[in-house]
Amino acid sequence: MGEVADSIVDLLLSEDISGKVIFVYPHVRLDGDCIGSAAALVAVLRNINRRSYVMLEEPIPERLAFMNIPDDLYRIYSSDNHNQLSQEQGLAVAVDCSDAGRMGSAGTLYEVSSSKAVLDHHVSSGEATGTRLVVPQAAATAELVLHIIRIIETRTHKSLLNEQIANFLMVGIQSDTGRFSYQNTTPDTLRAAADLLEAGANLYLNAYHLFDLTSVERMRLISKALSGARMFYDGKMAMTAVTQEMIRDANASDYAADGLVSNLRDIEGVVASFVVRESGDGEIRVNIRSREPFDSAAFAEIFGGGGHHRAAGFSVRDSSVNEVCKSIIHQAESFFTE
Ligand SMILES: [Mn+2]
Repeated sequence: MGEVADSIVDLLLSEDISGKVIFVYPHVRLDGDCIGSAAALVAVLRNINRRSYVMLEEPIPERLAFMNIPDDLYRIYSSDNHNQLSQEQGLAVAVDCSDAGRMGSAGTLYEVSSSKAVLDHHVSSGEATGTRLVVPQAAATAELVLHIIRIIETRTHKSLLNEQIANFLMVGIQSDTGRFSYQNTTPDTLRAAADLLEAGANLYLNAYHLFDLTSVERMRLISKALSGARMFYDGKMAMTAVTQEMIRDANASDYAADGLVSNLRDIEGVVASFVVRESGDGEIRVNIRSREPFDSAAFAEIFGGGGHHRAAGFSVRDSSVNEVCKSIIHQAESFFTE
């Protein structure tokens, strides 16, 4: 990461942008890593007297409210303010994603920035613009942000890792490693986590909110989706669908099926699992989880999506749940017969 990380710190500390604002962009469908990384970076930049905001397409969802991200740390993008925001913008930083297409409507503001930086760990990343620190070996973008913070500390001779910032980053690492249980967890991940724990992060409370806390509505939805799961290719593939009707019947939220795809992947013998979800806005979203040798990212790319080798996804419009399931089964055939 050496030189690129230094170049990114050069951009963040540059005098050229003094008076201007650094906007930090997580991806849509916020998760613990993208929002934790973005909030930590903004908080650090403010502590060294930089004007900075997390730029969001939508408010922070209830399921991440436990992070206690202060309201004044972020702004919600609105096209009404586009011109004003773009005049204020001195630097645009993409975190946990690498192109405007993953940022929802806020992507239009990212796109027009004359100066861009990327902090990401996804293998499939969009067109190469700006200064890019993309490290697929990093379990979470939060690890990269911690690395950036350490460089800023050295350059400014300030200690910047307070309890709040450490916890934002810890949420990122816990989220993306499945509380340190996925294959992406490395010795470096654990060393980063140890630093964060020492700085006051709350491992226990984060794990409870991220992984354990559930609701009756979610239980109902998951049990229905699990009972409808089907197996293909000698039990190597598992797939189920979550429709808007199922979500309504269970009185659950659109996010309630998160995690379901991992349950399917955990069935003995399963190499790849798929959850096909109908979202309220007419989009069909597909989550993929896999074991070796099935490459989830490569599969998702066939449908214009992306992600990691063991966890990826894509979305399609103008189709139906049934159609999408059929084309997944069809495309998967070559993955299981090679
Ligand atoms: Mn991530």
